[in-house]
Amino acid sequence: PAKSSSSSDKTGGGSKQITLGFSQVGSESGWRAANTQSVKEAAKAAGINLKFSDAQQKQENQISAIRSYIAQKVDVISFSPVVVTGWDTVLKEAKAAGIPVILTDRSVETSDPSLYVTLVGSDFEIEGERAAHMLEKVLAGHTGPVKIAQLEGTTGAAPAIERAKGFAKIMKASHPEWSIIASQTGDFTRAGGKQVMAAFLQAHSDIDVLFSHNDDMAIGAIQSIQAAGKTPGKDIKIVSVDGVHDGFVAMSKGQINGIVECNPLLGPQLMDAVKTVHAGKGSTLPRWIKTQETDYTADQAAAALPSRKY
Ligand code: GZL
Repeated sequence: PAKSSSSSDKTGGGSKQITLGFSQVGSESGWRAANTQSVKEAAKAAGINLKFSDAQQKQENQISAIRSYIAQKVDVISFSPVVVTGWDTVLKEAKAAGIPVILTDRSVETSDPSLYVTLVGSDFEIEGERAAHMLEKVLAGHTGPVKIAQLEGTTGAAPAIERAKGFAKIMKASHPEWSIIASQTGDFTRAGGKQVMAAFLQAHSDIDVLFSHNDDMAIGAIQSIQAAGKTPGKDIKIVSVDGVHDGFVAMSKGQINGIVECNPLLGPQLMDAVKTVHAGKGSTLPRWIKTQETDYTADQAAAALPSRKY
């Protein structure tokens, strides 16, 4: 007779399948889509039962998703916090329920470090510094004042805060000739980047550089730059962050001059951390599992495109 088998039988009556409750920021950018795909694929490959929710970039939706995972008694909770503040209450509820929490992608500000085990994600401040160094490369040979417009990420989000901070640090230390003449959030979306860049161009006829906190806003801004009769990548140099496919395509056309990669493929590292935490070995994990990433200038774009994984 056929032997009825459940996952526990397969592992010889060993541990039951791990259930992970994951709250995703939303689907605001190409980066986010790649990140979601990585989490889903890695959960499947790891044999982890994934409960997934998309918060449409609203913190209250993430908080209610986490509460529902607590009610469902999942084994582990993970999320990418849309903004850095406002998490202590719900994270204390998870702790009281004995459910460990792993952050991915973005960090939180909290007074109680025990509220999460580890963060799997990039160092956004370093990304901001890398963007400033990328701009030095792009401006090589340029003398005189440089007027910069900055498209910021979502207000209050770790990548927006940290990328601005890292960029400003290098600017302050080494470039008195640079000035940020306009800076506003485009909420990490193409529509936001297009809208805000159009407003920047209305107000300023002398923008030399755009520093965009992600490729999607840069791609939106390119449309406004062209609508204003200017050539992106030439009249206005563009440095961006992420390295999504369409960012590389724009770079191969010379519309973006340099990209600081921010790796969205966090799924495998997250699932490894979930298994370690579930096995009660969370204390062996570093507080921050940093992702590896590099930088690309326009001349490297065409060659790199075929091997890009997202
Ligand atoms: C960065 C991530 C940011 C990306 C944006 O790790 O949080 O959010 O840079 C995305 O594209 O919207």
